[in-house]
Amino acid sequence: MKKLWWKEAVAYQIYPRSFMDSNGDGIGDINGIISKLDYLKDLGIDVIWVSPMYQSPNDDNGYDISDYQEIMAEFGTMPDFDQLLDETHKRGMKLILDLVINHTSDEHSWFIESRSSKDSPKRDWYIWRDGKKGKEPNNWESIFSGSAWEYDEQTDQYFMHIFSKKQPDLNWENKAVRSELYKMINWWLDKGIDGFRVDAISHIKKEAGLKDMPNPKGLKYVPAYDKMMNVEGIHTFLQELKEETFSKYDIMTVGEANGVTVEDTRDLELWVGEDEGKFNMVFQFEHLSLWDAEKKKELDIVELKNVLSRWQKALEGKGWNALFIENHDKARVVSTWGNDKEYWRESATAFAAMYFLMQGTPFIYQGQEIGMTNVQFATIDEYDDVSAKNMYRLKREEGVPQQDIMEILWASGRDNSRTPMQWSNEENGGFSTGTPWLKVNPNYKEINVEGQQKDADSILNFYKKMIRLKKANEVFTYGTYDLLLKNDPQIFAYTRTLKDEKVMVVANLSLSDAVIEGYNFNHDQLLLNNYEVKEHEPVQELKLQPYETRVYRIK
Ligand code: TEU
Ligand code: CA
Repeated sequence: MKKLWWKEAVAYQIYPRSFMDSNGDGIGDINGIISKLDYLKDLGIDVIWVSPMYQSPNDDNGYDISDYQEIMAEFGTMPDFDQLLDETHKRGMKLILDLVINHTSDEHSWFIESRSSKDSPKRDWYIWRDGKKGKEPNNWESIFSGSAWEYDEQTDQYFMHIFSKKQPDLNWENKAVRSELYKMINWWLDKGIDGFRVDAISHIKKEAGLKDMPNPKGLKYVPAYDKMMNVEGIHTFLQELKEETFSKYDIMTVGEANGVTVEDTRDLELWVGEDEGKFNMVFQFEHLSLWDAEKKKELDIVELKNVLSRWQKALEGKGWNALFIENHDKARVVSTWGNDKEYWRESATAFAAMYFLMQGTPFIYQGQEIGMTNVQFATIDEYDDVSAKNMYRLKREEGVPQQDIMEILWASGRDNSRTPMQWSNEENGGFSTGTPWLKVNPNYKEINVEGQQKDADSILNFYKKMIRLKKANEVFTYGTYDLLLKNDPQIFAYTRTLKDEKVMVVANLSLSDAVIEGYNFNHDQLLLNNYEVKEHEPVQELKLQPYETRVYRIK
């Protein structure tokens, strides 16, 4: 395995709207981020990924871009951005941006032109089709609910949007579109940014013909992942993208790659292989699909081990993993997989050690490092997320009771992770002196950065120790991963081995005690723990309390 800076980095994701508001308008901004760079440095962060900050009408909070080369006015100006880049670099950290190129906003000038007439030179930059018998061109469902097509009266055609109707999909089959995107990407790279997290990139290729999905259940619209996710032929686009842009710079690229699996090893290599890969690493989604609010409310630990270990083994010596358990699209892990009531601190830290010390570049999502939890707003009006609002409206139309929908939102809505960052016990959690765009989680008085900085046993201080441990011992970066206790329903345990060095990470991810035996545990080799551990003689057996985690150096 080649040694490379981005393999040794610890990354942190900022959702700028909710991170820190510097001017009291209730919206996080660039100056707010700058004011917290020392906090991130002190935590041990090397790479900061900021969700989109480009000009946008904010239908999907910046993932609907109306100008790729301007900064959203609410967040600041281009000089503010330049200062952010500069201040980040001054502290020895790197900055990567979110690259959203599957779609633009419908308010982007390209789309406005495309929409203006069937003869527009930019008509073919988006995906326009005639209706079929007064209905949409096909039965595909949007990832954000409803049809994936929107009717446009002016030209009597429909355009495709696999996300919101204000996010028309770009037509990647059109060469001019691709060239224009590459120019824009290189413009940012020439500015000196350190890479990209590439949004929804597995969706850029649509299956030719845009045929209907089979519809045995007679649904109004059918989820169409097969025809718009990692579709055959996508690698031609990705290869060109890499050659024209990324490959010319010393940067880090992370593809958001829903639909890429370890089953197809050839495909995996084409995505993230060390030589042939189009990205340095990808966010895969297989582990996230193990839990949901409706059908799989209990996380199956054996399945979790199986999925994550398969990714570790599939890329061993061949490619690199991006490690994450939270982001701005997912509910909070301590509330879903963990237990945010009796074992809030313990479960937050146990899941942390479990994923963070595998082989790969770990990402921490803002607030995860203090164990921020899900939130329950009483009415849909208090929510912001476009996908939640669509889902709510359509389920109501189907007659689903209000309360049932609220329960789904409480458990898995995206706004759970988008409430403002909880910095202190002051009003609005110290996020803003004004009225926050999305309500602060009322538990900010108990859960906040300032309080946890003072508490040696806090989740925040656990993260700090864990980050320092990882950086001080190469085995946590380059060591080989091996799963232990494959079928144990409670314990996630694995070793990392580098030459003659071996460490073991053990986490009881359950609500009851658990036992691990058959290895030599020495107290003076204990590297990390989330419960107090009394000095002990060398033992072959450990009894772990609920959500207890320990890391030992072993022989
Ligand atoms: O998410 C992409 C996305 O929603 C899909 O790749 C994935 O299929 C889905 O998460 C499965 O649950 C990105 C951004 O992270 C998200 O915030 C945006 O809303 C979306 O793209 C559109 O830009
Ligand atoms: Ca602001």
